[in-house]
Amino acid sequence: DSVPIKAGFDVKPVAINSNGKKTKTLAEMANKWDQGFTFAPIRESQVSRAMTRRYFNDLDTYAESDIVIVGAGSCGLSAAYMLGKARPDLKIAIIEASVSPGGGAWLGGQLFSAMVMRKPADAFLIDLGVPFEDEGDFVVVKHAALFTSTLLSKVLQFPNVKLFNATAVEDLITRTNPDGTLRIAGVVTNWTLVTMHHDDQSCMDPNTINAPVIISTTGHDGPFGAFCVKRLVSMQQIEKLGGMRGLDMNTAEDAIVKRTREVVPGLIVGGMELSEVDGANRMGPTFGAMALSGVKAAEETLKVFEE
Ligand code: AHZ
Repeated sequence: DSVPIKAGFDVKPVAINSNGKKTKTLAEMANKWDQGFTFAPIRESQVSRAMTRRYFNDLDTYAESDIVIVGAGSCGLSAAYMLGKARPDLKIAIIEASVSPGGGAWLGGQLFSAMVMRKPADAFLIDLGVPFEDEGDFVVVKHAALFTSTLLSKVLQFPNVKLFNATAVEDLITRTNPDGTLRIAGVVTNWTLVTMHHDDQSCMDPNTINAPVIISTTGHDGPFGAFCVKRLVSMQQIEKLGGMRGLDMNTAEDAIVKRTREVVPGLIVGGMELSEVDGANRMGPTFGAMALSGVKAAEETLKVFEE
């Protein structure tokens, strides 16, 4: 019951504005700021409508999605990149609780800039077009923000991907199979600012998105993290969480990639959220496992659509 993608609005760029003036190039504007420079006219309501019409169109389009990715950290964005590239026919909604997508991948570790990725995750950087220095068994991107901003810019350019940021997943939609087992069939969302105020305001019901596959990459436990797997425990779909273990880079990165999987039908878990399910070690400031867990989560997702 999925509806076809309506990729944005059918508006072509116009070379003439409403004053009948031709749009200038930057070179034509250079050094002429005091020679009749002015912006094209606008009415405030045009700005409002330009934003809200698109947002509400997106809400309408993605209310039935093919894939929902919960959390736009390094793992979720890596999965979105692989899926957006492989299947331009699928509608992919990314729900990110924070205003700023990227999760923990804006810095390399502590407050340092460089980002380390152990090989073979350099293959992901090559695919993405992010330059790095090769140090033998690992590579270094000069700034984590270069990785995250490049990944984001590629993901956001896919016409079939919509990022809803400042929006939190508050719950999961479930369906009961004829044999009594449960599958996850969508997400329950709210503006994050609303989610944060359920304790002091009443009657703020959420919104929903239906989708046959959810990829949860909400990170390790924290104020928002590990959201979906914690909910799986309270809805008795998994008995208990293993709890993330101490830091061991060698053990942690292999484990996260290998264990990236469909934890309950309809819900694929990747990245550090997975360490909470299985009791895997943390890896701290190395990001290769986040990229490759995203790649594997995308592969697992594509299997669902190939069945
Ligand atoms: O805001 C969260 C972050 O951007 C978002 N998120 C969490 N709960 C959410 C919810 N609804 C919507 N209920 C939610 N969004 O999920 C994103 C998680 O990003 P992340 O960078 O924390 O997770 P990751 O698994 O992609 O990368 C983790 C990288 C590592 S490893 C590590 C360690 O070993 O100590 N620490 C980090 C940050």
